[in-house]
Amino acid sequence: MNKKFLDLGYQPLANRYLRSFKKLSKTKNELYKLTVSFNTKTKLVSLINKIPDKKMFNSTYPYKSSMSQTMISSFKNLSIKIKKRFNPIKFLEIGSNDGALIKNFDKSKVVCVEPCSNLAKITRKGGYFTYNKYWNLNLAKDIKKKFNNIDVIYSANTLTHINDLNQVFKSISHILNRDGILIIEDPSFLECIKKNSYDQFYNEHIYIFSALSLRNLINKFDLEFFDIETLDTHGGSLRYFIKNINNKKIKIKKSVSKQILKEIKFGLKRFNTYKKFGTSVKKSKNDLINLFYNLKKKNKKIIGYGATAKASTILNYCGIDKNIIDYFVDTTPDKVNRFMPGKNIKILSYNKKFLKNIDYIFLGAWNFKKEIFKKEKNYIKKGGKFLTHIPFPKII
Ligand code: JHZ
Repeated sequence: MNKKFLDLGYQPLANRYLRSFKKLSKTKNELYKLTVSFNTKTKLVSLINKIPDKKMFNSTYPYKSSMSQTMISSFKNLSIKIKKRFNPIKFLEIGSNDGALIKNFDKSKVVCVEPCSNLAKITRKGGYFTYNKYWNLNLAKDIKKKFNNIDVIYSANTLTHINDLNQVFKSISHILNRDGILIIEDPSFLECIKKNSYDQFYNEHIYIFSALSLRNLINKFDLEFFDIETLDTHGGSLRYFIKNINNKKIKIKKSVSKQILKEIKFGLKRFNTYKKFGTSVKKSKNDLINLFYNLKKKNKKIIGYGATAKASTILNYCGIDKNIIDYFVDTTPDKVNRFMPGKNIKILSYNKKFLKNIDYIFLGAWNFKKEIFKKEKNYIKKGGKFLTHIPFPKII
């Protein structure tokens, strides 16, 4: 049974950055209700209203994984680990984005799947075999015909974006070698609750996995975890290593039961935990609005750093516009000179001159706080301050 625990109001498409500001309307279907539910049986957290994938992932998808040094080095380290630990002959990435991970692999070994044509173009240009298609059973069958079974399948921040999870895992099972490895990496719901990072919810994130919910899902396809790593990336993620249950050559590590127990102890099996999270999100909203209003009363100039999908949720849920945040800065070319989704706040190309004569920077990309603080050490040295809502609204 699905039980609602979070209502984030009406939201625009999170990665749709318009060239000129336009007030969006509910009736024209430019704003979508963003509500979240918990399934008491499967423990899966999912959006109640789902948007067709073609509306979100098409030829103009702006997000590029290579825009952060943190992700570049995380992917580099992972590639070294995959080669050392599994040494795949054929490696498939579902949701290869701009190739941030696969560029660390030999071209002849890699198959990419990427539904956004602007991104698929990049990996193709780099010489990597890329299917510009959505991940589904037909595609898995095509890939199997051409390449046979795959040794290692990897997918980061992608499977949670696909509505039909049964088809996702059926397709993976169809193509994965009997001794093959599946590696999935996504934000952890436990971390989301701990950090009160409700901005992990936007229309693209149809699901946020916990180890508990993902275990229930994969078990249906004779798959099981054999290792789980905790990562700092994207605000606290889990990297799940998965194998076929009949593959007895690989031992199941303690990290699996450790994570499952941690989640059970925290209460991730109980609806009440989710309900409480819903209540603290409301408090976080009020506290953030108060923080902004108090600073604006003192005529402080505030800008945003990192025009993230997450920030889109915050701005639209908390009703923050140009009267509060003058502009955002971002390094992504496809976001620059456009507007934050649903709001009249312009995104400027990242340049240190835009950090001058301001009082506060709101961290849209709070998940890259370490990287940003390192980059902006001069701003900090001169007394520059940041604002964040993680884990609660505050000045840093
Ligand atoms: P970042 C996206 O969410 C969307 P977002 C997607 N649905 C998903 O699941 C996650 O990613 C993984 C900029 N930046 O990664 C670059 C700077 O300008 O938090 C990006 O626009 N300067 C696929 O959008 C943004 O911030 C910097 O120094 O919430 C970061 O976006 C750094 C480090 C980043 O994801």
